[in-house]
Amino acid sequence: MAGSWLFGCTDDGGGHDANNAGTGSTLEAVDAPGVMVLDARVDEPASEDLAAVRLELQNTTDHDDRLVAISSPDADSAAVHRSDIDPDGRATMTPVTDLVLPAHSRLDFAAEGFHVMVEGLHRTVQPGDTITLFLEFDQAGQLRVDATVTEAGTALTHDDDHDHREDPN
Ligand SMILES: [Cu+2]
Repeated sequence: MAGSWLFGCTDDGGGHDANNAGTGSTLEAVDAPGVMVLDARVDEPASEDLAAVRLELQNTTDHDDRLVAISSPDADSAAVHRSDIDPDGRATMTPVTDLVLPAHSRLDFAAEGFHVMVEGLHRTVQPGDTITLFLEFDQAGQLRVDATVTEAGTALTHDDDHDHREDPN
């Protein structure tokens, strides 16, 4: 089951009512009561190959929920990754195959080192555009997210505990 959710094979032909994409900052939970998207940003990608979406999710219910699938109609694939630093100080990314959103919790991807890696964008995006994701939760169902593209560098440096290390030594 670890691999099955990565590509979000839950396409039902788009029967859900998700036509009000908007171009601004509106974020709408289509039919996922209980899980809300508080924020969704993505740095302007340097290419169409990769983009890293930062989300802030909130579970307002009394039960834990779990992300079971994720996909993007704007890209070939989407998957949750966790950024880490290995013992040699190199940055690494690991696919997150079991993302739990505990009851009454908030998950800030940027603060936790998570991002949604979107690969193979179908179009070039610029600041102000959106990249759409569909998150499928075990309990809450499908959640549509329109992540706003921001100037390069701004979405990834939102961590409030990061320090600007200009001199490595
Ligand atoms: Cu990644």
